[in-house]
Amino acid sequence: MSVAKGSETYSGEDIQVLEGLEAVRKRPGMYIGSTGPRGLHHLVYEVVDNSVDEALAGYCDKIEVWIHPDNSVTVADNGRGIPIDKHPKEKIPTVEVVLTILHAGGKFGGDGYKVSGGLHGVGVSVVNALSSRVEVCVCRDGGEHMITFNHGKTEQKLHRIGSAKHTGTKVTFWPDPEIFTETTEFDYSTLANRFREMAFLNKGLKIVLHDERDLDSEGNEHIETFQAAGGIVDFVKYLNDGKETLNKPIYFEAENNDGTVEVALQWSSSYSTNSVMAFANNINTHEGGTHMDGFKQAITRTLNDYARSKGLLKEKDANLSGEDAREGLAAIISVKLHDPQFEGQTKTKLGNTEIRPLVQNAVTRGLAEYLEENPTPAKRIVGKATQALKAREAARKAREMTRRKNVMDSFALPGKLADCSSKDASMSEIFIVEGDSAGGSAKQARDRKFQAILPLRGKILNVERAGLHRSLSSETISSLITAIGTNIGEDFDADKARYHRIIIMTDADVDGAHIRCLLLTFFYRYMPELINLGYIYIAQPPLYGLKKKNSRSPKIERYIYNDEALKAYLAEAPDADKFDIQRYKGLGEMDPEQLWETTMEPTNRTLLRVNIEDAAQAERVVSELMGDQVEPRKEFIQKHAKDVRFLDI
Ligand code: 28F
Repeated sequence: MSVAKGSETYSGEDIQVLEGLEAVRKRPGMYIGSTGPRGLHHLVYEVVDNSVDEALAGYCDKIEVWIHPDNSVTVADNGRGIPIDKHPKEKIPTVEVVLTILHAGGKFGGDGYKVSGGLHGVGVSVVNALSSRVEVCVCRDGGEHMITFNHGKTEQKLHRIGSAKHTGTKVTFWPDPEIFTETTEFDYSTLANRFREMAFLNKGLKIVLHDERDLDSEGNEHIETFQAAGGIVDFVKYLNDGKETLNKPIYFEAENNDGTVEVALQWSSSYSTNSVMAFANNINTHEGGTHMDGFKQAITRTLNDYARSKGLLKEKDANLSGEDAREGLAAIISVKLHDPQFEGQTKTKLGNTEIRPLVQNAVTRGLAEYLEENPTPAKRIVGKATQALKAREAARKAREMTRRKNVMDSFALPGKLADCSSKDASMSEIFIVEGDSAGGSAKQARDRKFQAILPLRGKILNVERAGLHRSLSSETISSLITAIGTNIGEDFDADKARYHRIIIMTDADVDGAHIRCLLLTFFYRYMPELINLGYIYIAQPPLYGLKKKNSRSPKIERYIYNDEALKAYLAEAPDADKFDIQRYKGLGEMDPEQLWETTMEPTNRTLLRVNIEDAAQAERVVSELMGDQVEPRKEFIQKHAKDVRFLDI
């Protein structure tokens, strides 16, 4: 059946293509989650996942990715090459079907696992629909063939452009700026982190990332290769890098009709309980799910059974909690199943109930066997957990003692919380301010209807090294927990948050950066849900104030918020040399009015929302900063102190 429209005639299959493209371009968020930076990066994951599938099928062992200066991206693999034969049903080359018909890319029926990235395998046709141009080169059957697309529609039909001894597929795409209106610029570390994860999750797979935008002094592009011969064992080693470990990585795997599971785990002397990551078909299930639940229950039960059987836990002792058992644990759980059900707010929670017993039994058996066969590290692991239990008991007693009827009781909040009058958390915000002088001017500057101030005295305890339960008795930590109202760990309840904006406001110097980092460590370790909810912010006080030269009035003509902006202003503004430039070392140097209008007044201020994009990377940055190794921390803070961007981790 064909339909004439204007000068073109459309076949049935053309109409299917056009309707598909239309649907994707009209509601891109349905296919890639958003048209912001995350959706933009999903385009790359969709294309790379096709190459990973080819690798999982055993036909490809190298994937290369280029970020070009014009913000286009090329992905190439050495697989079999997308077939170019006429598709039996669609009567056009198979490669054209894969690129233009929605969900036509599914290569595996029953036997393999379609690894799905992005919003779980929407297919490369979505990338095509959301790109202004796509070029596909296929090398197979001795020739090199090319087909190009314009806004998802075939532009140059498939044609031979040369001979080829090797086989493979190469896709270059230009994200459509009419769709990606916020930005079409790719972030190197976002791609690098995802490829690092993919390499860990697919043992031996080699992914080479080229950034042609980043040239060194000789004009060579930045290249990084990701390959992990040890697979997820290398992943836990990476997570524990720089930490004192208690055992060699433990690895086991299992499979049944429902799918396969691989687990790697290694304890360290760190106190964090956030380094347990679970994946389903290579998707990072940030929200957990049945595989994670099975894993956690197996770890807790197996450690308790072993500890009691060896008399390391007395009859009278309470059981180790899940948190005790997971303190200092870095673990990767990777399940692969035929028909994954993703649930939750960001579709990153695994719902398949059938996978839970597979994981739970594998972990119970694997860990029990390891502990029996390795009594020395087993003793260290159980020792760490029982230490955590004792500290938790002590902290609970300390909390009981300091628990107050309400947060205004000065005994509970030695930091002297100046609360706001509104009781509506969604309207309320709390500024966590470093030191009493800044705290004082913030209290005068604020709008007490909806702004609370919590001055903290000096540096908060380094929660990574001291461990929360040990630092809980520190007044600062307990005043933070009490003021915020959600409690922590297993008692955490986001609905009890007394403010929906928790704003870290520290000085712009290295000390301020250190405090900010410690506070982020605290929130990242013990209230990560608040970060995921987008409640945590960093205030951006001005770095400079420009006053008219030799004028008697103290009036600031212009505030400047960072060094780049100052450089730009001095370069552009004709009368720039008529100003005295004052650099603000601390918040206390501004009077309350200035602090209000530059940093606290909602319509004028800029707040940086803290957004954890990659737990693995965040874990590494924070533990590198907060671990026992002093050197990495010092050089990292020096390097990043002025760059708040690294906080947007
Ligand atoms: C840079 C992006 O997309 N690589 C791909 C293949 C290989 C085959 C294939 C892809 C549709 C329904 C089969 C080749 N020979 N890299 C990629 N490599 N797709 S995508 O087949 C898709 C067809 O059935 C392939 C034999 N079988 C499969």
